[in-house]
This record gives sequence, C-alpha cells and structure tokens, in this order.
Amino acid sequence: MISGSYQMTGCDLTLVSIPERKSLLLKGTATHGIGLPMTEHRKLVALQDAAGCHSPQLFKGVAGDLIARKIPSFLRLDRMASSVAPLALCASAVAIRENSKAFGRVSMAVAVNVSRFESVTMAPPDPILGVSEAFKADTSDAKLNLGVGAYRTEELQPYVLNVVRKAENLMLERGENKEYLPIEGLAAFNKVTADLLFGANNTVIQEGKVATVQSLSGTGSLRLAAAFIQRYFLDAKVLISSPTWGNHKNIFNDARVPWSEYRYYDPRTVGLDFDGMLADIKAAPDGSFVLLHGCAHNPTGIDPTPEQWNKLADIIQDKNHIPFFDVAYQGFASGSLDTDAYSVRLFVERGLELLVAQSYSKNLGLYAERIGAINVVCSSSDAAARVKSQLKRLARPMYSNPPVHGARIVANVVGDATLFNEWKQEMELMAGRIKNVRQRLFDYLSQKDKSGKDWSFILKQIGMFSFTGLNKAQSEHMTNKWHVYMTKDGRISLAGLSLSKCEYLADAIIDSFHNVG
Ligand code: KET
Repeated sequence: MISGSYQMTGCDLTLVSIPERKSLLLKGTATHGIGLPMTEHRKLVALQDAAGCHSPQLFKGVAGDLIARKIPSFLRLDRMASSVAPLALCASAVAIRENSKAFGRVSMAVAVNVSRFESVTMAPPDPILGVSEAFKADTSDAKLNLGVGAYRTEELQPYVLNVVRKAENLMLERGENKEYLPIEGLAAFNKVTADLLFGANNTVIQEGKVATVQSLSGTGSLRLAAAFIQRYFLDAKVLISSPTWGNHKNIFNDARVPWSEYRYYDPRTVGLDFDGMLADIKAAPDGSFVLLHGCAHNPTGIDPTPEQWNKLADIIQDKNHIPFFDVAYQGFASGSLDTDAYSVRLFVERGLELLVAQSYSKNLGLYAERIGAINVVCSSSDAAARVKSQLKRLARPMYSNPPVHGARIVANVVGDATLFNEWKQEMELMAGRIKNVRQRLFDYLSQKDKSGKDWSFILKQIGMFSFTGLNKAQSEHMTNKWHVYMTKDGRISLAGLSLSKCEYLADAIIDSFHNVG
C-alpha cells in the first residue's frame, strides 16, 4: 500500500507502508548533493504520520544523510523495533555507503553508535557551579576555590553549623517520619520563615496577608514566583539589576517572563549608580516587577543606604511597580537577621504588595537541603489565600511537594529560643570571619601594590563576595596562572578564603590586574 510520495529538487522519495509486516519503506533516489531543510523534514514527518509510523527523528538524519551523499536508497523501517530503528537505519546508511552501487533491501541487523539525541548540543558549563567542577579537576596544591558562594572554615573545609547538628539530633530522637509534606510545605517552617523575614509582630502576618509556600531553596522559590508572574501578569516584565546573580536571567528566560536591566553598578566609582537605577526604574512601564536583592547584592556587594531604599520605595510606589525581593543572605550582610531584613520590612511598612524569595543555603549552611520559601504579601487576607492556592497549583506539577528535612531543621532552630540564639552567634562568627579576610586581603593589596591604586572599595563591599573589578581576561589569568578559581565577572567569594591565603590572593590579583589587559 503506497502511503504517499514526496518530492523535492534532486530527490524523489516514496513512503510505502506494509501493515501486515508492520513495516514502513522509504524508497527513493537522490541525484543532487543536498541537505534536508526543516520544512522538507516536516513534510516527511507528515507522510510518516499518515503511514502510522511515529518516529519523526528517524528521517531527519538518515534521509538527509542519504540525500546529501547522492545515494539511491531503499530502506525498511521496522516499526516493531522502533526504539532501535535509528541505530539500525544508520547501519543501513553505512552499508549503502560502503556499497554504493547496491540498490536493494538493506539489512538492519547491525546497530552502530548513533543516538536519538544526536541533535542535542553540548550545553556550556554553568558560570558559577561550573567553576567548582573545574576546581575539582585541578591537581595543584595552590588551588583556591573562590567561585561559588559557600562558606568554608579557616581550614577551607565545609562547615555544618552546630545548631543544625543539634536540630538533626532532636529530629532523630523524635523519630520523625518521612511522609509527604503538603504542597505548601511544613506548616511550622512556613510560620517561622515568615516571622523571621517580616518580624513576628508585623501586622501583615497577624492579619494573614502573607501567602508563604515552602519551596526548593532560593532558586526554586524564584522559579515558582516566575511561573506565577508568567501565568497571572501576561504583559508584565521584570526589571533586574545590571549586573545580577547569573541565574536570575535563566530563571526568567525559562519561565518565559520578559526582563530588562536597570543600571546598578558604576565601574568608575566601584559603587552604586543610584541615579541610573532610579531613572531606569522610573522609565519602565507602570506595574513592572522590580527584582531587588534584599541585602548583600550579588555579585557587587554594594547595597543602597537606608535613605536610598526610601527613595526607591517612593518611586516604586509612584509607578505602581511590584517589588520582588531575593533574600539569599539574611544575616550574612551585617551579621544581624533584623538589620538585613530592613529593606523588605520598609516596603511592607509602606503598605506595598510584594514578593520575597528566601533561602537558607547560606545563613544556615543548608546548601544541599534545598530549603527556602516564596512569600507574597497581599493587601488582603483573601487575596493571600487565593495567591497561595495558585502557587500550590503551580508547584504540584513541577515537583509535587517540597523536601522535609531542611524544613524541620529551620523550624527547630528558628522556633526554639535557645537554638535561635545559638544560631545568631554562629552567624555572627561566620560573617565575622568573612570580614576579617576582607580586611586582610585589603591590607595585603594596599601594602604590596606599589602603583597607588585605591583598593578601599573592597572594604566598602558587604556579604560573601568581593567584586574585584578584574575583567574576563584577568579573571581567566587568575585561574590559569594562579589556580584561583572565580567567576569570569571578577567576583570572588571571600567565604572560600582563609587568612593564610590572603597574601597569595593579593599577589595573584596584583599580577593579573597590572599584567593582563
Ligand atoms: N539568590 C541569590 C542572589 C544568590 O546568590 C543565590 C545563590 C540564590 C538566590 C540561590 O541559592 P539557593 O541555594 O538556590 O537557595 N548563589 C550562589 C550559588 C549559586 O549560584 O547557586 C552563588 O552565587 O555562588
């Protein structure tokens, strides 16, 4: 039974299906060396569908290959073996190529190493997490990983907080089960996380105006919110700072939410371009989402002052924009959880509706537990209930419900006065260690660099990172010559630096800065 024929310049192919043998034949001759453009490929696929054979990838490579090589072909595609058909087909193609005068049925018995995923290209390494992979592969003793923002001890070892160990012991003693959590997460976690962020006495909490949903750490919470924006704010775009944490763009791109940048960093002053920031936020369409780093801006380490936050709030309010805070470093900027919640609480006090994504990766060192939350502050408890129901609806098909372990740790630590106090002390310790290496690095840079360059910007930056001002080539030189692993935007994580390595790092920075263009 002939299912259809297909013609294009230089080739003449016919599809023949033989139902009783559950087979599909592609018969044809190619006289010109031509490839198979996508439009032609679609026609073939349509024929293939009409013939009741569903393996659209099949023809793409093989028919294209045959046509390109001007090889007469008579191929049998066996539906019974559709999963191995591409391999078999390739073998056919090879067989034909080797015996190009042959025109006849070709055996499919031999499979060669060609994948159904042939069209999948290699993705580039992640600009941040890829640095850790490269670091692992380096065998030098001098190597230093200042790429990812992850806290290390003075011995450059990962650190599990004592309060986390204590909370885990409590969980073991209680013999907690591993039942599914509700879609919105652990109730005790959702309560303490909102309290920690907004302050337990905040009226928005007392009046039930906050929709809090536990999600997969900061990234997952941002992604859930992005899906929410995509669904409910069809025309809205998100404004993000230039520069910003590299993953922000991926998150909004994948969620199909349009974004544009507002000015933030001024390389001349190595400080905040506040006028540029205000102007760009003002110029954006009314009702845009404005992504703001709640504290310890990543990668610059430069935050607006309280006065500047107030001015920003004025403009955002005037423009009817919706603030969207990313709070990944609460407690890590100043060492105080309350001080670092200043910006969010200010906007809430002003009565704005807003979103906040929270993460416990850094401040509780729970990187791998994937624990965080998305909070949406609404102007009524009714709106909050509806928003929460929709966040749950979005989460369910994405990951169903969040993991419980990290949620219990946070609930135990934040919900218990003794552990909470211990946590604050440990956080001060971590923030303090970072401040010490910051100071030591600055001291070495100022002493050793005889060019008179002013390195004091390093001391003005806050949080885990320092934005060194090194360009891409200089950053690459840091890695290639000095084995110092860092992101190509010139960011170094001071959380991965020890006092004893500061001098080495200063030498590397001075060399790269002055000797590489
Ligand atoms: N927001 C910001 C600003 C941020 O720097 C990170 C992580 C996150 C959110 C998300 O973290 P999560 O672990 O999903 O809660 N930043 C570091 C790690 C990373 O890139 O994933 C970093 O910049 O090194």
